[in-house]
Amino acid sequence: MPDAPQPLNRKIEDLARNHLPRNLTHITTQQGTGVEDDANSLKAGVRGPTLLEDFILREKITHFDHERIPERVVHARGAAAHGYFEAYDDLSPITAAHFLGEAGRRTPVFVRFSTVAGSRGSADTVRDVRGFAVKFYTEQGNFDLVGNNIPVFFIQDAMKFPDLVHAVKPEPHNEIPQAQSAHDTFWDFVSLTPESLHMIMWTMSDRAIPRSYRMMEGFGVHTFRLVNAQGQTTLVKFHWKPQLGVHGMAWDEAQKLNGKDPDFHRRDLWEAIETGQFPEWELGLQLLTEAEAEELDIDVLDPTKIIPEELVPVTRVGRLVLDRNPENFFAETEQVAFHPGHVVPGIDFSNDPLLQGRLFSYTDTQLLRLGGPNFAQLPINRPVCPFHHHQRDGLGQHQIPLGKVAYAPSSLDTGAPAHLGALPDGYRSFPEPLSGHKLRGKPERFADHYSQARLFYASLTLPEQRHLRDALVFELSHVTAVHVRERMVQHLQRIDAGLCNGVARPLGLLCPDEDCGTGPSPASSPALSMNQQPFPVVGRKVAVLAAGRFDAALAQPVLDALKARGVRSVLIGPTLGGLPSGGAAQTRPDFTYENGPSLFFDAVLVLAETTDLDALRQIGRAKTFIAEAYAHGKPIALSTSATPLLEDAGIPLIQIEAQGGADREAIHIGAADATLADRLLASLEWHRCWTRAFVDRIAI
Ligand code: HDD
Repeated sequence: MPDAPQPLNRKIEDLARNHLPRNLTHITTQQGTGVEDDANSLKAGVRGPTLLEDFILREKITHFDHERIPERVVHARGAAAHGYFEAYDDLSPITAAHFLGEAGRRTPVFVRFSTVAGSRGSADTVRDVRGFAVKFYTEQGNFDLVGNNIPVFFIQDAMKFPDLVHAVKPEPHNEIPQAQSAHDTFWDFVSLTPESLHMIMWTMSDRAIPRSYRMMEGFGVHTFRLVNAQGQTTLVKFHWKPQLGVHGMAWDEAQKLNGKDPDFHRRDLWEAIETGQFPEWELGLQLLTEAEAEELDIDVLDPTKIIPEELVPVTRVGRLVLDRNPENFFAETEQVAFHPGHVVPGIDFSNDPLLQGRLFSYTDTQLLRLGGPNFAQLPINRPVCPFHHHQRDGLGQHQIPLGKVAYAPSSLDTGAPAHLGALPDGYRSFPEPLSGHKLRGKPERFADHYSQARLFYASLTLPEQRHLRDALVFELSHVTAVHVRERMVQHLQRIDAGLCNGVARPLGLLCPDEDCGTGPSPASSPALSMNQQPFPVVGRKVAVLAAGRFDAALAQPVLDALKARGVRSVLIGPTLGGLPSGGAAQTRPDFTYENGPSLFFDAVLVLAETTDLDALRQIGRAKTFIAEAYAHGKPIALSTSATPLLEDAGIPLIQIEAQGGADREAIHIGAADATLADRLLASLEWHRCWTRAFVDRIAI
């Protein structure tokens, strides 16, 4: 069940200091001068020219002209929410980080999810990596865990980041395509950069088309260090494990949603929080000593590799709950500035060359995007703990530093901050012994680009593998340069012969014969598959189809059973006008068949007794609704007399029964009672039925 609404946390209180009061009944200028008329400019006569002296017009238009700031060069489109992190245990034996130092300690957080390649106005359900950036407002300063929903990255060195991003962004001559990797330059880069292949397996999987931000894992990607108060260190990989499981959608569904509801993910997040179904994740740590790291057959500094959970288990150490939507998108979601270098005592970096480069990039980008060096003063960015320094002036200075001392050491002002080196809580970098020749190059163990790509593919279920193959075919069929397609097929051969064949054939190519596999790898890592177990269904939406009439009282047992599990039923009707519901009562549909397609819902329910089945069977879009939901693997529940709708939708029930039964295909037929709801819920716990046999035969 959803948590009770939370009391204000420290960050929310802090933000409230900047709320603009709404107690004035009239408009003023920025200077506070009352405006008599905000709709008509000052003219020489009602039909005359506008006067230059109209300072009210000038101020209004000038401000409008300057409303936009540069969008993020990557991760431009995002959605965010406030919440808290709660530690399960005292982790002081391994880290001095205060927010992990006591069981039950709560720390305010602000979390921004994003796509990577698209611009601010692009659609949510594109095939892409998702950003998962968490700002912890701790008592020791802000800690940013700036991760993704995929545990590896395309490249091993930050030096290549501009090339990667230039390759995936719209092509520079015509700015096509938007928010897509399915084009020549991306695959040209990938095919010439084999270190990206493991990540490509992930981005071609259903992880790159998540059902919801609430249903994604998050990863810090790099190896970091934890350091305790005694200066002892442990290597760590950060994980976020979603309470609702990891779920994707069908590619056809994702593409259609881009048109039907480009805000699908941000709406889903917003609505979940507004309705009290607070999204939740557990923070997991993979902990290992330097000696243990040496034993692995990968280099922990290589961000294109995972440490399989079966080798180093993920220990869950706390939970993240998002319980409050932002008040203002621009002030919070747009102006928030994340930085992997925002760390607190107890958390330190590794020498991962991708991480090291990131440590430069993020401040640099905020200087451009947020217009100067004082972006940390923006309400969403400022810490909740005290802060003092001698940095002064600059664009956007909003504080009024007192006194004449802006340097240290000083003896003139005893109140001025002094060096903190000796302070027990001061940040002290882990004194890692370093030596080496100055050079550009890579460790030898960074060289194997295929083993973990193979491990990933081998760990997927058959439907997941099929989706991945189809995604590669889709992407590469959008590549016009045949030699790039051929090069990709050669790489696939080194990952898996079946994958290679499955991709090469539809592209009209041949798979090369030789198998140049690069050595043994674990047969499979079950944690890499998304379809491992049933998960809670809280926040799912079931479409209830009706036409002619809707008898809410008859539907009640089924709808109540769904509601009891946090599932929302949404009524679809031919118009938004009320449907007769017995007696004088009417029920208003939430959507029509026109504006509420199956794409918006997780499952479909038709209770023939509650509605006019003949009228429903006359509606073409109702048939499409069911056919589409079926093709996208969504559970369907029908009361027995509604089964003709399946045949109308082209779903061959007889053949499905012959295949092993409708229930196995997540089609549930029975009396309109709570048992029917329970069967539907049992399928919803598995999210989708990706094994359906007849999907390809349905015309949608
Ligand atoms: Fe990055 C934004 C995650 C590599 C440079 N990155 C950005 C955001 C996320 C990530 C989630 C959006 C933060 C927000 O919501 O505001 N980036 C990653 C991960 C990486 C990674 C998980 C690899 C493991 N990034 C990376 C490299 C560089 C950058 C190698 C540059 C050398 N990233 C940036 C940036 C951005 C950014 C250009 C754009 C907007 C911003 O920083 O604030 O500096």
